Amino acid sequence: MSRLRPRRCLLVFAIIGFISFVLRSHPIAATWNVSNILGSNCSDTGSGTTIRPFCSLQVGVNRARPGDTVSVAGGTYGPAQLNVQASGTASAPIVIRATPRRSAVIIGAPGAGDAAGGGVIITGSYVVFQGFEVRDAAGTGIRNWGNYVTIRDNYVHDNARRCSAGVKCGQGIASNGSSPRLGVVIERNLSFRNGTSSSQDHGFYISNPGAIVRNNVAVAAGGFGFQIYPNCDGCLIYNNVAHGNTRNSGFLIGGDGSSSFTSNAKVYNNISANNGASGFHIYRNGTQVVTMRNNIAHGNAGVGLSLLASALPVNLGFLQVDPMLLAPAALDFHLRAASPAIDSGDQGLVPPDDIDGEPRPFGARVDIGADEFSGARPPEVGADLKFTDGKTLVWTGVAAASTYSVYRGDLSSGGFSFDHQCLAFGLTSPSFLDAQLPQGEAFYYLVAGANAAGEGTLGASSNGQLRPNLYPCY
Ligand SMILES: [Ca+2]
Repeated sequence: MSRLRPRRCLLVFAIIGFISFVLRSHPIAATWNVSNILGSNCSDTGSGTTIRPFCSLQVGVNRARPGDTVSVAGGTYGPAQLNVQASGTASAPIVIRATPRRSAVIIGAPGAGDAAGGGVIITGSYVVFQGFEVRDAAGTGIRNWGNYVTIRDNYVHDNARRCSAGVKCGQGIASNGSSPRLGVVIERNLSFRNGTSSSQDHGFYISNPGAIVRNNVAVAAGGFGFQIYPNCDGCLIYNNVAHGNTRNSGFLIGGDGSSSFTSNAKVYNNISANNGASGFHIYRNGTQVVTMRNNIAHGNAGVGLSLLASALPVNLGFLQVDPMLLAPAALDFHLRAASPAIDSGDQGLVPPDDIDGEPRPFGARVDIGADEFSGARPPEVGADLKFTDGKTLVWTGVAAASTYSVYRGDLSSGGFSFDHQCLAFGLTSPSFLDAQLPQGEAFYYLVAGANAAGEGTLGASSNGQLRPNLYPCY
């Protein structure tokens, strides 16, 4: 028997070695939870589980390794710049996402200007950053210096606003680098009221060869809505909307005329309306011209398309008609049922979905702009919304709605502003019990109908403007 012992030991060592090898070669992806809302039981020295999440967003992000997800619940984080430094891999990216979307708010660095800090700075590669509200940073809201980074479905507003008028302060979303950064995707983001300088602070600033920029909306930027400039060879700029960037043009595409040109960019199916200069400004190019197809320019202070003589683009299917956006003043850039943008896009570039995440194309062809119109949504409901017993809401239903969504906003926090968020959705009857109503606070409620085409509006205020819906249920 004694002669067998060495063999058993070898076998045990061999098994341990094999298990160790497997664990190192195939790390198990982790989900790190972050929440600082009241009652979340959070701890920065805890486990990062759903029942013991991290309080600090930076602590959760610092734990991420390739393949991990950082899941961030509702709450307000900051004021501080969030640094995303870790990298994933091509097969195991790091995903940092707010759940539900737009529920987590990042308040950026205090101070004024990029030198004082931004909202989020990504220096790692193979990172997906998704679903956040980022606001009130000294400088740029979200900046990327990594490769293979996706910035998706964020609401980025009121960043880089504390500099003196005309001073370069920061952008809404920026992606660039001293050497070319590759594999960048910027999609389904809303950039609103970022920057102070009319020539240097933009809603989106993209300088990455081969970047994909689609389904984004730029509103009220300090400068251009979209600056695709310089060094954006082969960039694909499609199904975006630039609206109400009243201090400059909707889109600036090209290079600086000395060294860093943009060659062979494709600019398809975009809308540029009500901007302060041109709709589209093509400003020089490299060896291959910019190709524009099926874009709409309307209501801009300058011409629909302006260009330098050396940069004549291919420009086909250019429309100068009212795109009939649903309610731009309420930041609602869906298409009206009669919009000429419906089924008028070029099929050469079709995103897989639209700004709401709904599939494209719907109908005969892809639409122009950030929304794919898929039928009429329900009309306003809830005008007669009332309580029956202090916590049960009822309203009159409409035939066009198959379900209803209920929104709740807080009246307790100083002066009134629309801060409602989705409270419940998919309700099949016109009533709702708010069983978790916090005591000692005052709220307002709104109701929208929904059907296969999407969710209807929340109706108009007494001033006639549609109520905003920044945290939609869908
Ligand atoms: Ca369509």
